[in-house]
Amino acid sequence: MKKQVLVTGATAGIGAAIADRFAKEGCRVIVTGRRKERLDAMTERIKHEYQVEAIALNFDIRERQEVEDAIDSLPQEWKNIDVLINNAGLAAGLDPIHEAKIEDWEQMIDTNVKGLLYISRKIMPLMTGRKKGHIINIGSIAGKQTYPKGHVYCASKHAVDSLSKAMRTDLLPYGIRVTQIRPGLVETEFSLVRFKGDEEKASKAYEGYQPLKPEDVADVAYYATTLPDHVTLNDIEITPTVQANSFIKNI
Ligand code: NDP
Ligand code: 8X3
Repeated sequence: MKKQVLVTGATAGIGAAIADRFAKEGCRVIVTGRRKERLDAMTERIKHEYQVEAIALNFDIRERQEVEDAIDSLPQEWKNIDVLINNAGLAAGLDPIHEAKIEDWEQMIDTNVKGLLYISRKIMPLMTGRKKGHIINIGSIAGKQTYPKGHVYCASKHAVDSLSKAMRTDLLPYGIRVTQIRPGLVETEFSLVRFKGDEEKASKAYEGYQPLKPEDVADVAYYATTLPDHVTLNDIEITPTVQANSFIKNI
């Protein structure tokens, strides 16, 4: 039987590409996010295009009760989640740490760290019970380096790095694979969100070079799940070829 996959933050960017990739391969997908119209359009398209089943769960991952109710609402046969992809996340603002907005910090920590924990805490017991599962956390190159004005975003991705190691350790007895994928620059709505809808600033982030496409990251996520059961890709850094790390770019 084909895998059943839950992707958080599937309304845009990397999450949308990952959901699409797994559906294309015949997997059943559960897509989540706050923008309901996008989720509904996506599930309809996926069902039609790939002839696979798809379910939309519409919630704000920062709201613990909403997360728990959404997972509880899944029909029993949809609870056998084989692959959880913790992708929902954002950067808010790019200001020096002493001038940054506290609300931006709260949004990033609540989404990138607490949200990831809320949904994982609901789904991990479903996996340990079956002694089966694969968790893919979308970290960032910012999870190993701290670039100017990146402070809390980088800290939140350092937390994802640490939580990936923690999951790998504690879930080891259950045979659950934990993969962290840490992309560099990917052209998505990420910069539009970071600059709060300022399209000019956002488009500059991807000017004059070839950034990664969301599909490039989706390919890697899918590949990680195709390996034999005894093989785990633990930590994968993927950047555009013009980028060596957060600081060194040939742009
Ligand atoms: P996008 O802005 O294109 O997509 C972000 C997704 O996260 C959307 O589907 C959004 O859905 C969802 N999301 C954000 N906040 C919430 C929330 N409170 N509740 C539920 N869902 C939420 O960005 P990317 O695709 O680029 O980002 C995806 C992940 O990849 C993030 O974790 C990001 O940190 C990481 N990443 C991105 C890189 C890049 O260069 N783009 C590089 C490295 C890592 P909705 O708004 O509908 O809720
Ligand atoms: C998003 C990529 O380098 O702008 O994680 O932080 S970066």
